[in-house]
Amino acid sequence: PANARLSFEARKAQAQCAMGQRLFETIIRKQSNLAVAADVTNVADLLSIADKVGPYICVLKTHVDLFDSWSDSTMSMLRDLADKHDFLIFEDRKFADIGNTVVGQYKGGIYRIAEWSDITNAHMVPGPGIIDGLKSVGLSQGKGLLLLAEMSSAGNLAQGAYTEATKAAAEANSDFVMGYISQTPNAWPGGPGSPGLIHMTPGVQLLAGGDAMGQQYNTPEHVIGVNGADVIIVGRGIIKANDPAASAQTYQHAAWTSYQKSITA
Ligand code: S5P
Repeated sequence: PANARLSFEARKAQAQCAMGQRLFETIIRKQSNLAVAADVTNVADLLSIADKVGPYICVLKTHVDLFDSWSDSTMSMLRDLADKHDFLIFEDRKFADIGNTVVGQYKGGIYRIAEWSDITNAHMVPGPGIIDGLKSVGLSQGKGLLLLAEMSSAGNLAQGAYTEATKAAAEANSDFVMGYISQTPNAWPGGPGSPGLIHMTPGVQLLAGGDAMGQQYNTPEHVIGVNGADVIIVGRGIIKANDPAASAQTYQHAAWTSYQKSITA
């Protein structure tokens, strides 16, 4: 097909980041390139949704600062669910400060993100020092970082030269940067870039559309088959469904089928 690419098996062999390799392995083992955004307001709901959708996902994405409480026991219950269902935990912190500040925000504070998450992400607004800071905490622990190269929301500023500079920064730090949050990597100058880096795409529902605050949705078939996503990130399409497990299964199947249609080897 047009925009054909390598299989996840071939891509895994090219991943430089340990967590990137682990994500490829998880995707292959579970035949799932679905991540669920568990955007709920309390910890009981977080653990409940994680247990329900766990069998169908490669990644559970959290926003820890949405929850009404956080504790060591919640951290360990979430980790236990990740082990039980074989998924990685991605805290969507979107770090965006100088290197020295993000060091403390990543490892310390109330949330101690580096302790319980496998993956986090960062904006490139501050320049490459943000990668150096996060890497100083996460690399030795085998964590992985995603760079926000593009966003899903209307009017966002992550485009053009900004996206290209983010791509260059990821490729230059591929021991710790495992990939991107992106929208249309197939349309980037030179394409999606190194096969070892993973593209994760939010703004996905079964019907294209949007919400009242600028979010924009495309279908799994479109973001994978046309735009070049590897992993889809789905929030409300699954967590607000009457049966989140059944909905997760539907998205898993749609995303995996689209992936299978897009590969060459
Ligand atoms: O550009 C982005 C980047 C992210 S990580 N657009 C996004 O929507 N996200 C996140 O993906 C957002 O913070 C939310 O957790 C999820 C999308 O949720 P949904 O309910 O709109 O599917």
